[in-house]
Amino acid sequence: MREVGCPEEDLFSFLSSKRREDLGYRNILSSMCTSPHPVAARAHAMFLETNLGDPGLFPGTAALEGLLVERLGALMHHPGAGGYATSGGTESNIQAFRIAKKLKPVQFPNVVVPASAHFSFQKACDILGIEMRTASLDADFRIDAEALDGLVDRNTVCLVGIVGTTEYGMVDPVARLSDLAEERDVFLHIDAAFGGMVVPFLDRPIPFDFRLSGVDSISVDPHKMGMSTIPAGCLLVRDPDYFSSLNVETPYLTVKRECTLAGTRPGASVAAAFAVLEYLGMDGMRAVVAGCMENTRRLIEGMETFGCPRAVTPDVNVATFSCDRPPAGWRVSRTRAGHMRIVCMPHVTRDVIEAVLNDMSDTHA
Ligand code: 0PR
Repeated sequence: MREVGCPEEDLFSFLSSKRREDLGYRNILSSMCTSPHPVAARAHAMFLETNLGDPGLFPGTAALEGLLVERLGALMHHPGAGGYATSGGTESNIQAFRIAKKLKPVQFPNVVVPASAHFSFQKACDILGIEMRTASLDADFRIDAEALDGLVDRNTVCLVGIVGTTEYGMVDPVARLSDLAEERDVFLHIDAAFGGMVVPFLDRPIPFDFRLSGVDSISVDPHKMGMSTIPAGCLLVRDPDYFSSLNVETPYLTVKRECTLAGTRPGASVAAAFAVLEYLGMDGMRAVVAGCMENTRRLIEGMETFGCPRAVTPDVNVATFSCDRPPAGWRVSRTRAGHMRIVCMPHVTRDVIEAVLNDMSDTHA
């Protein structure tokens, strides 16, 4: 550290210079995060110093976390779901595995995840000492439910389905997984970190939530399509009592037990997540999602006119292409299989799509 502090103006001019090195969201085509909604930014600023790690000191903020869980539970057709605000999909997935492992104490636990699973599941298995078994995908990059029989055995503590896969934007056949999980008496966790804030707002929602009786837990991230500030995730569970298996005693806090992974936890992004849901309502979210889906369709149709076929028709707003030459001047990511990938987040507006297609026409002239 410096011996003597830096004058504020110098400090902020240094910070600005660093901030200018960042890309603006306008040029970011492959992120699952987006510019926070203005009401999220306003709510975040109001709750900047709040700490949900000691909820008795911040009962108002803690009540907002309860309301967020209630709203998201209702969105997933289970208003009485248990839940808490996590730091994002990674923490939610780790905690879901912790619960599943506690509920079925076997000596050599394994989990079965689709090959499309996010890398956070690898971290969860490493931390928890669980074997990760990978189920193959069908031609449309969804989990091949037929292939699961050979993988699930009596040491399987959890089966995972994905709603909005990171790479291809696909929704696994959760109804099939739910039947299978019930038949085999296995905990079923749904990673809807991305799609949880998309699928319920589609014209024809695909069933994936607590209405399917085999679904035990769901992760859904307000800091992705929920347009909240970072970090804002949420883990929901069918039976609120599941969390009691994770409780540790916290004698000197205002609450005597804690089931969360983090101790100190931000209230600001939780207030922000709640604010967006409340401000937009179902109607507003449907409009946002309809726009993103329309832009996804337009991008796919446009790219195909340049000889870049879609890898698959996505269930949510992630578009992937066979395309060796990406549009000049844009940074796009590639999937493990090499497909060019664009996530049509709310900041990827129709104007941005047309600009990308315009630059494609230069690249492919
Ligand atoms: N589950 C799914 C299906 C995900 O797509 C992700 C992250 C996670 C879990 C983990 O969530 P957290 O990162 O909140 O813990 N998906 C994005 C990805 O890995 C995250 C991301 C967002 C990456 C913005 C880059 C970026 O610019 O691609």
